[in-house]
Amino acid sequence: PRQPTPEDKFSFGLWTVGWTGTDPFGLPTRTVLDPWEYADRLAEIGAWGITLHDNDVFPFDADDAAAARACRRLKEATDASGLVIEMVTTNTFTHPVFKDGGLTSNDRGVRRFGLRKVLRAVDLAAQLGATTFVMWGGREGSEYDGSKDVLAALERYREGLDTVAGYIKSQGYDLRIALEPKPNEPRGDIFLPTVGHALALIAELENGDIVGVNPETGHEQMANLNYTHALGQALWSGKLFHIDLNGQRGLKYDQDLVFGHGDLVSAFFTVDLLENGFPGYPDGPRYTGPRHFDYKPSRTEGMAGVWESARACMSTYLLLAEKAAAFRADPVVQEAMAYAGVFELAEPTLAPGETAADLLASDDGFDPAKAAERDFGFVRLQQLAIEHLVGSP
Ligand code: 3MF
Ligand code: MG
Ligand code: MG
Ligand code: MG
Repeated sequence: PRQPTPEDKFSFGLWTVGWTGTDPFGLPTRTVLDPWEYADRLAEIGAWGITLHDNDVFPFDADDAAAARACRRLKEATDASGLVIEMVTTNTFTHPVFKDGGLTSNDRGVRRFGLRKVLRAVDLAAQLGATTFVMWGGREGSEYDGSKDVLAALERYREGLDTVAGYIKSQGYDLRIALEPKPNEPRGDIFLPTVGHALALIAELENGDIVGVNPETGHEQMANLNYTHALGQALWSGKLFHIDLNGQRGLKYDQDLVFGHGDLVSAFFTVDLLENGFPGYPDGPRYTGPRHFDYKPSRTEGMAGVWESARACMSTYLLLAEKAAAFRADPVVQEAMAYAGVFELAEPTLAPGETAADLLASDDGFDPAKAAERDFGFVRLQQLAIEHLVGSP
C-alpha cells in the first residue's frame, strides 16, 4: 500500500506504542520512552495525530508545576512535528483509589475526587487543542451483583457525565465527550457494556447533545457483537464521535491486536462503511473523524516491532480502503447488490402520506408464496467481497 499521510487522519494513543508489555502474569518486556519520543516516531511513520491519558504524560502524583512542564514539552514536540493532539482522556482506572470506580464508586469521597480528576483533564484537553474527550469507565462496574445498587450507579454515572458535559459548555470549550463501551475487563462486568447501552444512557442526559460514543473493535467483539453494525447505529444516531480500531479473535481477554489481525472480513466491512458510507444513502451520515488505533504491540516484540505494528495498522487500513473502493465501484458488485435488494431497503415501506389504516385497507395483490421464492443472492455478494478482499492470484 501507499505510505500514510496526514490527510489519512491516522492517530494513535500514547499508551498503545507506549505499552511496555506488563500484563497480569509478567513484567515489562520493553523499556519506556518519554511521551515526546513516541510522538516524534509516530509523526515519522505518517501518523496525523496522537491521543493521551493525563497520566500517559505525567504521573498520578505529579504537582501542578511538573504536570504543566511535561505537557508543555509534549506540545512543543507535537507542534514541531506537525502532529495534532486530537483526543485527551483521564486515567481513572490505574490508581488503587479507583478500584471500585471513579464516577460510580460506592465511596462518595472517591467519586468527588474522581470527578475532579476528570474535570482537570477536560481543562487539559482544551489547553492541548483536543476536540474529543473520551470517557472509558474501566473500573465502573462490579464483580458481585450484591455489591452494587445498579440504579444508584446509573444515577451517579448520569450525574457525573452531565456535570462534565455542563462544565465543557460553561467554559465554552470546543470539545465533545465520547463514551467508550466495554463489556468486562478489568471489572467482571462494566457499566455501559456495549454501544447500545451507551446510546441509551446518553438519551437520558441533560447535556447529551455533546456526548457521543467511541466504539472499539475488540470491545464489541468481546460481547460477540458486530462492530460495523455498532458503528452504523452510532452514525444513524449522529453519535459516532470517535473510534478505537484494533483486532480481536473471538471471546477472549481484550487482545488489542493490530487492526485486521482479528476478524479480517469484519475489518473489511468496517473500512467500507467508514470510507464509503451506507450503500443506499449516498448523502447519508458519514464518519469524518480520526482513524484512531487503540492496539497493543505484542509483548514478544522489541522496539522495531512496535513501529512495525503501528505501520501495520495503517497499511492494513489503507489496503482495505483500496479494496473497499474497488468493491463498491465494480459493476458486478453493484448488480449483485441490486439483485440482493440492498438499495431497495432504503425505500420507505409506506407510500408518502399512507397510514397504518390505509395499509390495512389496501390489497396490492401481494402473494407471500411467490415472494418466498425470491433468491437474494447474499452468498454470491459475500463471495464477491471475499474475492475483492483476497484478490485473484
Ligand atoms: C481499555 C481501553 C482504554 C481506552 C482509553 C480511552 C486504555 O480497554 O480501550 O485504553 O481506550 O482509556 O480512550
Ligand atoms: Mg481493547
Ligand atoms: Mg483496550
Ligand atoms: Mg479503547
